[in-house]
Amino acid sequence: MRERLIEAVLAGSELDARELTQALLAEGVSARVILDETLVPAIRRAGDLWEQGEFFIPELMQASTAMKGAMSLLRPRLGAAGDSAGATVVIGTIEGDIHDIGKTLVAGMLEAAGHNVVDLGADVAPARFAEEASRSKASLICVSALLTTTMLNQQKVIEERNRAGLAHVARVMVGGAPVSRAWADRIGAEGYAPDAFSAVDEAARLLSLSR
Ligand code: B1M
Repeated sequence: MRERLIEAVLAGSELDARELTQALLAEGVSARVILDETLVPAIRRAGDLWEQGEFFIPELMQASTAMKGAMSLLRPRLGAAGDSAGATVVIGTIEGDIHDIGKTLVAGMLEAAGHNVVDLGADVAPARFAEEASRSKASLICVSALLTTTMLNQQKVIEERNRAGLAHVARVMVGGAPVSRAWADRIGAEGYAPDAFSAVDEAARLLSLSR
């Protein structure tokens, strides 16, 4: 059934992807296993097909829509153990970048850990993160980037945060496929997580610094 789910994502069939996800859950397969061993490999395979010239952007977009449909069934079950202090977290994908699957997963995990998550969506201007953090009294700003070109804009979020006088109020966590701990250190981001699961632990660490 997992192979069929991969095929459904590759075919861009949201309906099939949702039905097969539901069936796997009913069989007792955990949400995390479905995500890590089926959905993420499926979207990566779509990316490989795109690189090989076998997929074009519309197919890639349909595959991501199917993946998101399946993910919406998993999100409530991806219960995370972590700090459930109920902090306010502002999250978004950086300006110039419309990739939002990973960001949405991180947002879901933080929500599952008990935080109040303000999701600004994708293609978010650096100043908007700081404005929203100030408005909602957030303790954490999370910035996702999937492109080597747009990750450069993550630094601007830190500059805007500092300009708004929030340096000691709202910590910044960065993430996304091209991002690393070394990059986070270089741009002065206090936090970095390689995946949505470790983002919850990293958020707890950063929030404990703010107390
Ligand atoms: Co795009 N794309 N794409 N794409 N796309 C990549 C990223 C790419 C690697 C493909 C490739 O070349 N192999 C490549 C980037 C190359 C680079 O910069 N190094 C690329 C490109 C080039 C592009 C376009 C420029 C293509 C074009 O138009 N010529 C274009 C960019 C448009 C733009 O943003 N301005 C583009 C467009 C698209 C689609 C719209 C078709 C679609 C996105 C749909 C959507 O998101 N709504 C898309 C997709 C689907 C991909 C791939 C195939 C999959 C991305 C994904 O969702 N992965 C991707 C190739 C790949 O990854 N193999 C690719 C699954 C997701 C769960 O993982 O997002 O990494 P990820 O998130 C992880 C971690 O990174 C981490 O946790 C998540 C879960 O564990 N994480 C965080 C993410 N954010 C975090 C934040 C945190 C902490 C952890 O704290 C704040």
